[in-house]
Amino acid sequence: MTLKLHGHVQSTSTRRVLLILKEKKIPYEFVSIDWAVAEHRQPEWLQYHPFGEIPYIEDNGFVLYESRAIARYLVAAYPEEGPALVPAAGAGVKAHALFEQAVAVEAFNFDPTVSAILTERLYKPFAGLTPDEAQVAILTAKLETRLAGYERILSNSKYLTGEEVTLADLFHVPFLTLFGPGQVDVLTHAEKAKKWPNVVRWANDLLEREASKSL
Ligand SMILES: N[C@@H](CCC(=O)N[C@@H](CS)C(=O)NCC(=O)O)C(=O)O
Repeated sequence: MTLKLHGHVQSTSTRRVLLILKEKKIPYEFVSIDWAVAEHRQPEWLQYHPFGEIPYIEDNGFVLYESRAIARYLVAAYPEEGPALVPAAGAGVKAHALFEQAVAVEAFNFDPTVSAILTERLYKPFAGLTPDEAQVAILTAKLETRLAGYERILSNSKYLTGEEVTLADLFHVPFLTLFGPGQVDVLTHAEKAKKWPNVVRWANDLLEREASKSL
């Protein structure tokens, strides 16, 4: 049975999973949720995703939620196609630790700052609320310290863990593709500032991938 992805095309977490499905050329069926009825809060959905969020997948009866866990399942369960995206099993303890470090940087350093800006700039206006610009200024300053850190890493290597692209790099892509200037313009911001040329080079490299372009 074809793997099913339940989510929404405008959800960053859904796009993270879509990206990996496309990178690994895994056949899938996309099942879009009905926002109008808040389908993800309904009892049937909660049987599959106890936190009432999107996305989740069903793969031959196996249900999994959390976009990064899904991505890691996909590369492990479908190793045949596309780039490996994770260190090889025999790459050694240190290679695996460096990969986990990069994955953690995206999840706990980059994502919370960018998501908080998104809340102010996108979700609040969508819900008829006024963005807190003082908060945006604090978050933008925080993002700048993050980007400076990325610049230090990326001035020494092509990708976050070395010369090969991994999931840690690709997990950033949803935030680089969906939002334009004035929302979470990570790339525009870096480009304008000209302070982080390697961040711009890295982000453009990720955006040029076939899978990213097809999102
Ligand atoms: N850590 C989760 C985050 C899931 C998440 O927050 N999804 C958002 C969309 S990107 C959602 O369900 N929003 C709707 C809501 O919370 O009502 C993941 O990576 O899958």
